[in-house]
Amino acid sequence: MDYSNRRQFNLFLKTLRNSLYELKKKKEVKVLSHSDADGIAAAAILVNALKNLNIEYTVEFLKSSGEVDLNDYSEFIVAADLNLDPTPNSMVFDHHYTLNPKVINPFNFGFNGSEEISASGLLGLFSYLQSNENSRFFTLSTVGAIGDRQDRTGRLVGLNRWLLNKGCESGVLREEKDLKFYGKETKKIANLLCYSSDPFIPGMTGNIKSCHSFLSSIGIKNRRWFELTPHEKRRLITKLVYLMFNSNVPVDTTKNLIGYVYTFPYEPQGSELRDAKEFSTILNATARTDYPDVGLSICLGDREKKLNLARQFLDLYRTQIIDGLNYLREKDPIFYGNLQYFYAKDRIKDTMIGTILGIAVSSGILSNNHVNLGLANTDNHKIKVSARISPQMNINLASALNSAASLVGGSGGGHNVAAGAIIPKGEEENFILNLDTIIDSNSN
Ligand SMILES: [Mn+2]
Repeated sequence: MDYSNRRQFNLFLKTLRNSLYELKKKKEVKVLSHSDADGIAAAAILVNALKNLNIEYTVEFLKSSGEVDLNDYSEFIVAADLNLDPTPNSMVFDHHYTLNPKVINPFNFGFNGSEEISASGLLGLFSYLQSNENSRFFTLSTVGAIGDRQDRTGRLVGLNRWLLNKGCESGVLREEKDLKFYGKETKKIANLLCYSSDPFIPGMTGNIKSCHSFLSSIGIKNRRWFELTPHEKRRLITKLVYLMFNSNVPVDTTKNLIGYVYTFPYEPQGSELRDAKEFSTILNATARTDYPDVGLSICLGDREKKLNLARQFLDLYRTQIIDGLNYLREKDPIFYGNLQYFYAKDRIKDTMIGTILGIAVSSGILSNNHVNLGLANTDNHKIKVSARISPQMNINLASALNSAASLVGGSGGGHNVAAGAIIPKGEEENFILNLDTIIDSNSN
């Protein structure tokens, strides 16, 4: 951190400290948080802080900030990971892009909330101000950051790194270079390959038979990753890279097979909660299957009933991802100007469309030289739109989506490269036309 960053950081901490004083005056609050890995981890850190302050609380998770208006609540609200407009009777901790100075948001202090710190990082800092011992929650801050893909440059950076360093110092966190696959702690390699949706491995994801024959063709016995010799690990990676290059998987995705991974030494070896990516996937699975409170219990320490339940949700979630990806592979996208989109109707759940679209783009199932959009029906007769672009495109996707959605009576938000919107049913075509026009005018 250089001098000006340091100054900004101190201002940021001062604001967090003020909000802590403010919160101490309350007897009971309602926590509103985003139903995803980062939002769940953030809520867990917040709940711990509230317990320490002897404040009564209830927790509610929302799929998106568009669902509520804080003016409609009579209780004092503490919101996390939701892009909401604060009222006098609320406090909002968020890291989505904003110009609103009332939100406690890294963007208001010159820090980039889409890659430097997540909501769970923000709450991690908040609870660290309460007591330095709370650096143990930087494990959850890391889970949230990984859940929000803040390691997309290959490694956690910025304020995330500040949190990481503190966590490593106190022994709760570790950073190592390794294979980045999901499931290294818990699955045998054939299953690791078969269930790999990020990256999607052509010919192997979803096809256990070909995973077994791949392993026997390179002379490796099927067992868990940490049981392989270093020589075997290298051979497997080399063959896998070769296979992915030959299947036109984008180079960046293939490079991503190896990278920095974050582990928690206090969780037992072989547990999915030992690895930040597996932990965040478990939390995401509870969110996408509509049981984020199960994820919250796991963050708060439940290692039995709720964890077993979450494992079942995860199986369901992975099946839905693989079904969704197979659906996309069979169907050609529709092209319109700057856009490339598909309308999955009820074939893909609205809670899954963003995840599946993201994986399809990162694994080369969909090309990334257009703005990629996925549309799906919601339970309440609306349309969920998810959008992804490659960072090279230099478009503020969240604001483009919000403008296009507002014109048809909907709303949107998110980040520069990943955003979403909700629009009324029947407005799909108008929305597409509007969005294309907006993107044209922005790039001129
Ligand atoms: Mn977040």
